[in-house]
Amino acid sequence: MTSFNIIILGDGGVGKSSITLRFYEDRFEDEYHPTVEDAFTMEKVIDREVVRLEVIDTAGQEGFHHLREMYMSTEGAGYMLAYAINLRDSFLSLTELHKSLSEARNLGVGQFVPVVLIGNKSDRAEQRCVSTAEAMQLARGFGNDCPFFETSAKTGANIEEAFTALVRQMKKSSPIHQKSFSKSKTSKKKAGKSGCSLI
Ligand SMILES: Nc1nc2c(ncn2[C@@H]2O[C@H](COP(=O)(O)OP(=O)(O)O)[C@@H](O)[C@H]2O)c(=O)[nH]1
Ligand SMILES: [Mg+2]
Repeated sequence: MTSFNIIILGDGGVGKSSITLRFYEDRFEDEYHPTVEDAFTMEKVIDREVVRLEVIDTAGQEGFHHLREMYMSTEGAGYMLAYAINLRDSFLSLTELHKSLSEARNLGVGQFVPVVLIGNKSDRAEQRCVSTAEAMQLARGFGNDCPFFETSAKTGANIEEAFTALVRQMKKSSPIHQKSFSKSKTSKKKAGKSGCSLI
């Protein structure tokens, strides 16, 4: 069975753990706040093929550069870069993050780092401070037809679609996705950022 390592990156509070929980167990908790990194292994049918997905829900926003470097150089991994549509700073962070991702590895001809851009909390439309158009533009800038979805871990909107799109990108980016990722646990606290900030 083919295995895919998926790493979810993004600022604290954007919904990385909630997206993972929605995808893994199809549920949502308002008070779900795990502050530790965790890995979830699951089997899913994607494009009529049973695949094994190992999803790393990252955590810890300060002083975790060594961890981030480890994630970013994990060979063959695919990345969900997540922001929340009502947290402008979380959107702005992703430009730099994507740049570091591309720099973190040596890519062969025709290879690229598989990425999907996720604007989470789409159910909070009344608090939106990142437009769909500018997010689409960011995804275009990432290259390789980077897919973009506005998701809601709360309602489940576009969660399956986003993971499916990432697996397709991973298949396109390189033929080899059999590597397994060794689980490592940390207990770093995340920074609490909230509210919109204007630029
Ligand atoms: N309304 C809404 N709240 C969400 C959504 N996703 C996460 N949350 C909430 O936002 C907070 C932070 O989510 P969490 O998954 O812990 O974010 P993480 O720090 O990126 O892992 C929690 O209170 C979640 O219940 C969403 O799609 N919609
Ligand atoms: Mg979390």
